[in-house]
Amino acid sequence: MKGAVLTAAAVLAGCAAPTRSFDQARALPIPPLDEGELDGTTRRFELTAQSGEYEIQPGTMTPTWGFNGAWLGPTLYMRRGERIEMRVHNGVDEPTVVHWHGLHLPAAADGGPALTFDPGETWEPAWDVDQPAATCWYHPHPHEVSALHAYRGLAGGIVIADDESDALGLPQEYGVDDIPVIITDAKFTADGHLDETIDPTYGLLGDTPLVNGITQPRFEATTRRLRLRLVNGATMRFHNLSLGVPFHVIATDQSLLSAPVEVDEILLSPGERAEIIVDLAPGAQLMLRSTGIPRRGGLPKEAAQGFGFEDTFDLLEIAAPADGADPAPLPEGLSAAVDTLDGPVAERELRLNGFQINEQSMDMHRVDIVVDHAGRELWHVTNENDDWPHNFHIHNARFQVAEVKDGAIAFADGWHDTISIPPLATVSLLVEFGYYPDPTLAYMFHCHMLFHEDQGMMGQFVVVEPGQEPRLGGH
Ligand SMILES: [Cu+2]
Repeated sequence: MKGAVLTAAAVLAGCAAPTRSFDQARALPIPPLDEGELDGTTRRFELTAQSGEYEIQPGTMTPTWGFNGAWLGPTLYMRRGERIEMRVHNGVDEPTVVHWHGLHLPAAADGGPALTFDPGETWEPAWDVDQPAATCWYHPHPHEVSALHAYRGLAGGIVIADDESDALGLPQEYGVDDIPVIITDAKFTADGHLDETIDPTYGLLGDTPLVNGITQPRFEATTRRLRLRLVNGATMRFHNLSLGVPFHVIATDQSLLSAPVEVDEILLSPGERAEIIVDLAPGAQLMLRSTGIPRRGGLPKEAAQGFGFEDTFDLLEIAAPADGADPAPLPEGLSAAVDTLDGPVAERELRLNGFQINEQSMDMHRVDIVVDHAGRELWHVTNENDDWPHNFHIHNARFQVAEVKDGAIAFADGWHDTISIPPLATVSLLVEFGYYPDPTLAYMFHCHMLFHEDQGMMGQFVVVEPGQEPRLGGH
C-alpha cells in the first residue's frame, strides 16, 4: 500500500527527472490583467505603444518597447457577447499597427498592414466578441517590420472568457492558478541592448528565451493545480515544451478541446497557443523546458541546428506548495463536441517556398483569394522546402486539421489558427472564417515565422457578399 502511494507521488512530483533550478531565479512577472472599462456590455480599452527600459536580464537595463509600460503589454480580458472599443495610441517613433491574433472581427479592426498608423496617431478599432473562450494574443503587423516591432516588445496576451468555460471548474484566478506564459526570445549586444541584427536566413531568432519578458523566471504556486496559458510569441523559434511529468492539454489556439488530452510534451510554432493543466505534488519543483523538436521537425541536421530545432532551454521554474488538497478529477468533457464538418464550399492550394506563397511575394495591392460565402473552405498548404520549416496562420478564422501528408504535427486536435507545416508536408485545413463582408480591406494569411512574413511570405484574402467584387482601398 505504502509503495503504491509513493509511486503515485513520484509520478506527480517528477522525481524520475533530476530537479533543476536557476542560479539567478527571479519571480515570474505576471502581466497586469486589463479588464478595460465596462459600460453595459461594451468594454473599452486604451493601449499606448511606448518605449522604455526593462530589466530583462538581472542587473541590466535594456531599452525596450511595450504597451502601457516599458516591455510587453497587459493581458486583455474580454467575454463572449461583448462589444469591444479599443483606442490604440502610437507613442513610438515608427508607424505600426496591432493585430488581434486569433480574433474573429471585421477587416477594419483586424490590424493588417494596410491599417498602419503614424507616431502620435490613435487607431480606434471596434468589434463584437463572438467566439468561444480562448487564449489569444496581440502583436504588431506593419508591412516588412512586424518581427522587429514584436521583438522590441509590442506583444501581449488576450483572454477570451465565456459562461460555458467558466462553469467547468478549471483554474481561472488570474495570476494565482491561471497563469499566462508568454514565451519570446532575445539576443543581446555587449552593452545589454537588444541585438537587432537580422540574419538573412534566421531573422531575429534569439539565443535567450524569455518567459513574460525575463530570463530565469520562477513561479511559486500556492495551489496544487495550475492552468498555464502557453503563448509562443517568439518571432522565429519553435518550442517543444515539457515539464518532466505528464500534463493535460485542455485548449488549442481557438478554444477548449472536447476533452482533456494527457501528453508528455507539446510543440508550439511561432504564434501558436495551448492551455495546459499541471497538477503538482506537494513540495514538487518542476521546470518547463524547451527540449528540441522531435525528429528535428523533418529538417536535415545543419538546418535543424540553424533554426534552433536541436536547442534545449530551461524556461520556467515552478515550485509547488508544501501541502494542500489534491486536485479534483478534471472534467471529462470541456466543450461541445465539434459539429459535423460540412463539405467545403471551395478548395485552395497554397505552396510555401522560400519567402513566397504560390510563387508570389506579398503585394498590398493584390487580392489573392476572394471568400464570397459564409461556408467552410479546404486549404491544402504545402511546404515545398526540404530544409526550411514554415508554419501557417490565417487571420479572422479557425481551422481543423483535416489531413496531414508526409509529415507529423505534434498536436493536431482541436481548433487552430496557426499550425506547423513540416518540410515537404501537405497539411489540409478545414477553415471557417468570420463572415464580415467588406470588399475594401483584406485579411492576411502568412507564415508566422515573422522574418518569413516580413520577407513577403504572405497573401491577402477579402471577404465579400456573394457575387461582390473586391475593391481594395475603397476604389
Ligand atoms: Cu516560413
